Amino acid sequence: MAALLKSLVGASEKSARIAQLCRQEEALFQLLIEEKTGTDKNKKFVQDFKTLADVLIQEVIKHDVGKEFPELHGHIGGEESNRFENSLGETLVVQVCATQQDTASLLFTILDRNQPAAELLAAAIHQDVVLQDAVLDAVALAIPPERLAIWIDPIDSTNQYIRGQASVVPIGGICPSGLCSALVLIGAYDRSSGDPVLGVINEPFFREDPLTHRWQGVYHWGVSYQGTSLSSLGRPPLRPEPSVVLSSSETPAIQRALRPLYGERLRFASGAGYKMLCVILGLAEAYVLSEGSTFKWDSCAPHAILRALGGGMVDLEAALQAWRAGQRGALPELTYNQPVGGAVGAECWANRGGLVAFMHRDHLEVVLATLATAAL
Ligand code: 2IP
Ligand code: CA
Ligand code: CA
Repeated sequence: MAALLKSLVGASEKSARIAQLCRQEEALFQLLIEEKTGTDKNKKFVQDFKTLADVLIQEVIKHDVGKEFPELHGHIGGEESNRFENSLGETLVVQVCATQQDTASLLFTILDRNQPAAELLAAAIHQDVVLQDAVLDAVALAIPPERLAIWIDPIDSTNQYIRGQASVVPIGGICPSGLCSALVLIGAYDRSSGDPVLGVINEPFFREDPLTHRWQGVYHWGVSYQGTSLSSLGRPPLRPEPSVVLSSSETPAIQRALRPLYGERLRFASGAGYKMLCVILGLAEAYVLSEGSTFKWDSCAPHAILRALGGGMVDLEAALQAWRAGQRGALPELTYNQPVGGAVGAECWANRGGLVAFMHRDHLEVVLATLATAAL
């Protein structure tokens, strides 16, 4: 199981390098943009884009992790489908081939015969990532992989990834927008209970080297399974002046309801994964989302890390209902193994009831008590 954790961290590192490469080659990046259509469309955006980088990264993770852990075959899911339509209108299936040469040939067709781009990407896909991480090396765990399944968001905050703003001034430590909110999210959950077990968040655009202008990334991980809690991070304290992070499209009613609790410390940021990361890092005490605009692949990895640190993520609608009914024990956390009944496409895996990500249970209770009596 420590082997699986290492494999997921390694896959996230390779993914981060591919994401960086695609941004560093502006000409290449322009080639990679394709509009989303049909039932996979995220209903939130009029125009939602996926990139070949997204599709490729998901396939690379599936390939690398699936090769090492055949038990996971058929149990690795993600946001993207591996079908990609090139500018000639041909539908191609994106996959990692047996050799770098074969992958380069496939990418050559997909990328409208752009050989340098195909070769660069194929080299990144087939590179060996060597992790030098003494903390990770020392982790001992025994969780059978055949009990787990995986959710991947190859790039969360695609809009910001495409826009590519490098330097955004943070407010209270939180960047309202920009490349820093583009994250690779890989989460594992228990197939039978649906509980999140293991999460890796990789920030490919953590820091830009001022001399070389190359991006440096950073990763975080957490494990929470049957009483074992481990993380690359420490549990942040509950600050006397807490803050909350919201989507810029959060409803006015929720903003109004939360303002008395947080005053001017109502922060706004792009990227569902990034807002969850803000709670993990202690930059916000909560992330409240009242809409069903996130999916299992957005929340699984951050949720596992939150749990590893003693926090969690509840279904907002269900938690409010439980709270109003006087329930004060365990509140309904998000789970990952059940599709939404009657839904089609990506909607099957939406977190329909919204969510609250929190680190401290006391603070979650304050949020629920506030929202339970507000006019929403
Ligand atoms: C998106 C992305 C958006 C988020 C949306 C997610 O995932 O994280 O930023 O909206 O909920 O589904 P917001 O920024 O308003 O929180 P993706 O970029 O992978 O489509
Ligand atoms: Ca996402
Ligand atoms: Ca995505």
